[in-house]
Amino acid sequence: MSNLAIDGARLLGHLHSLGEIGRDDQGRLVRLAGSDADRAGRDQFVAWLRAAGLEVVIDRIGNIFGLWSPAGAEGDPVLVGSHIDSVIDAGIYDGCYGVLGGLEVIETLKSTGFSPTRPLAVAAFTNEEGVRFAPDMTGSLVFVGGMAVEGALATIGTDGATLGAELSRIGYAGPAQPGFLRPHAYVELHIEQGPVLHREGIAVGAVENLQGISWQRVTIAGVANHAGTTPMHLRHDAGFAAASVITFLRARAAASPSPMVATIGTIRFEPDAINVIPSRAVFTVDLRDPNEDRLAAEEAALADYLEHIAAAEGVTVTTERLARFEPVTFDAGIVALVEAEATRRGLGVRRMTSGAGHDAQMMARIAPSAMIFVPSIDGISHNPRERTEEADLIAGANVLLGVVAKLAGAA
Ligand code: HGY
Ligand code: MN
Ligand code: MN
Repeated sequence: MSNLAIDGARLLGHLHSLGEIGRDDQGRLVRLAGSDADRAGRDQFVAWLRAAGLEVVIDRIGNIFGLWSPAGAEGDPVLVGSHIDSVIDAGIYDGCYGVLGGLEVIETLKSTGFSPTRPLAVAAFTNEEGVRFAPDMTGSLVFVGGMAVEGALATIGTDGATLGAELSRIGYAGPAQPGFLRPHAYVELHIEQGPVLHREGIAVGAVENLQGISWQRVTIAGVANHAGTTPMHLRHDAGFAAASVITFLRARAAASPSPMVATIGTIRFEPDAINVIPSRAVFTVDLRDPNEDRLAAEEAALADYLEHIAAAEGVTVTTERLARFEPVTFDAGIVALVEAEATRRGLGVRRMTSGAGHDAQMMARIAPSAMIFVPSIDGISHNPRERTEEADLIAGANVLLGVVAKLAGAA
């Protein structure tokens, strides 16, 4: 068992093949949940699951599972996985590495006569990114009972589509009830998406916690008027008010004693004309902090500022909650397993916090869960330049192999 290793060429081949699926007419990787591109990626993953001889189960929110239940394997499965939906103009590793690394681990164990005392399963959760439909991590959130499946299926996306209708349209509104299995443990392999491991030259991250996330959409209603004839003191400029909020948040984050981060990733003005003072500004705010009290304090500070700017500019501000997840601490026992396996394999390893959201933060609600990170070169992610050295990709998957074998009760 101890010197077992995954088939690196097969894993890298799968990663690059999946990475080519869902390219738009500009060559960008865009596999948004429920889209035709998502269907194509799902179809490819399901084909690989079947080729590996796994039982395929799809639940009502479109989560895809590959199950291996050999003779002698009893009880709740050890579950690995992540997501294969992407952001816009994505890299090929975010999520896909954990799904395909998980499949690779099961294929390796199957092919080497390993006889687990528990079933093994790999999952690709629906809509982890939350770009088209909020909240993010929808599939895993529903799976753990954190959101009713009917409510999730009724979610309306940024393009007006409904998640449930899109899942039906692409053939992934499955029959299984979310939560049809309860993992004995869940381990997610993922690229770090940040700079720490690469900067420190460390091969493996044993992720012990994950920061809290707050997503909201802010709508500012002002008064359209002529850009040339309206004196500055008579304006109710939704565009200026939005810009003030953005600079307020940047200043808050820069001054914060914590590793708090704030991002305005989307913004649009109406009527969106060069010579019209914007009547409306709609933008999203993504706030994160490892500490729940600090995150709540930042949300309160933003709410106060929105009131201030409404009064100061004579505009109306409304907000809509899109996602809110508290920080999560992962299972100390599995984190220790990750460290021990990395060390046994002669790999550098350090404990760390996840800056990004992951399905593991949902799975931690129902099962002992943890994550394994590998370095992102220059910390770049959510960007086509996202990249991890092949040796690191293989090493991370081998650590997952060892951890899964331990959790599955290898003799
Ligand atoms: O937003 C996130 O952290 C994740 O990529 N969904
Ligand atoms: Mn991800
Ligand atoms: Mn992501």
